[in-house]
Amino acid sequence: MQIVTTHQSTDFDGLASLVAATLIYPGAVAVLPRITNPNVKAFLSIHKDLFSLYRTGDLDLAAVNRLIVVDTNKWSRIEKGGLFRDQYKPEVLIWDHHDPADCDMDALWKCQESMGANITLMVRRIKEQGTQISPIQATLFLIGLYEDTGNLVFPSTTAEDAYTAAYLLENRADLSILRTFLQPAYGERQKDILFEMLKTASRRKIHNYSASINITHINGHISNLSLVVHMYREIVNVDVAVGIFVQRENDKCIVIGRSIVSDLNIGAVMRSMGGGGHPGAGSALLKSVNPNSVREWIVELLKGNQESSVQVRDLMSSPVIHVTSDTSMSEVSRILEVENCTGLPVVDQDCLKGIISRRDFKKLKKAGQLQSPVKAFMSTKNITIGPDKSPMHAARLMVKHDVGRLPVIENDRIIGIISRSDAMRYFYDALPD
Ligand SMILES: [Mn+2]
Repeated sequence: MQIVTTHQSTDFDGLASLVAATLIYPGAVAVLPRITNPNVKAFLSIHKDLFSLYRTGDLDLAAVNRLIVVDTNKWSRIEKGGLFRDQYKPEVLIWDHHDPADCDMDALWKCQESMGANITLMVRRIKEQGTQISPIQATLFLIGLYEDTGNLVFPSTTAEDAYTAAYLLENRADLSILRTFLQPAYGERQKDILFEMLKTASRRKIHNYSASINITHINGHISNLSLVVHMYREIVNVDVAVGIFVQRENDKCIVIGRSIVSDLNIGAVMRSMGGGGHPGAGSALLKSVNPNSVREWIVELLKGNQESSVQVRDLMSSPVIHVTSDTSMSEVSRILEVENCTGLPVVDQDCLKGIISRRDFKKLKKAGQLQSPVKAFMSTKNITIGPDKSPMHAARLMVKHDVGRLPVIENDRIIGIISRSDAMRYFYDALPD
């Protein structure tokens, strides 16, 4: 019996090479180690029935006369390696892309070449043989190739790896399946930072959305911090995650954000901080700042969701056309007519008392009540806004409370009023051409 096996803690390149070997050696039995990487495990839980894979326990190992080893060259990495080496002593064939100097196996035949992924070596043979590969096999092979080459960007990547990727795509490798299972380049340093972030992770509510803003100190340049923030957001399970990475040695703060809700536009937040990005992802680089102030700044920006630095103060009408609480309803009616508006704030000594709108005139039972003061009919459910809020915030309040205008209050005094059309005019003007 001939069997194929690969290293323990099997990764996608190992699994792909295992399956490829069964195409090169028809009749060989593929033996999957008991321990596989979590992403391989997830892949197999769905695809198990599509590949015939055995475990060492399923077989009589004494009957193995040929052992084909793929994606490793060391006995210690193979399940029951010692048993094969010392007791059963089958002939050994090796397909491996690691450094041949590390090889401790006495092989009858070997293909050992430095290559980004081991599957590249095996696909070369499959092509030479003229063996057809199925789209599922092509997909698995491409996942292995991408994983071991970090999507073809690791320095170990060769031109042949890239040609092989093209060949697998020609053979209908499915990129959407691939994306589901492929873990992007994520190494020890990224892992350390992610763990560090998780130790101090906290969540807060911003406009009914969950957010987590984390401050972490880092040393030197770390690649792929955006991936770390991406994973952090998924693990902490929030709508918005922002990582503030503090580099003490050069007095810099790298701010990276991710958002999955369109209401919290992280790209806009980062633009306000001098950076840039898209609604879902953005970053900014800040010099000589206090990280705690940066965090507070981000919270304020997210609260206002400021598309720009435009505030309610810039859009409101001022001074405010208003009436006082003892103004008669007939006078209110006249002013509404003259000013051509649907409502007015009721103000005594700069203090907001209520809002009177055309709708409130329905409360008048008889004509005589037109001489009654406005305070008997005005609405006192006052929805107001601060001058430093964003137009987005104003629009959200108006929609939520079904009001057409918001008095702008500063230090308990009314300083202006913003109407629905003021807010909307801003949005339309702000839209790109
Ligand atoms: Mn490999």
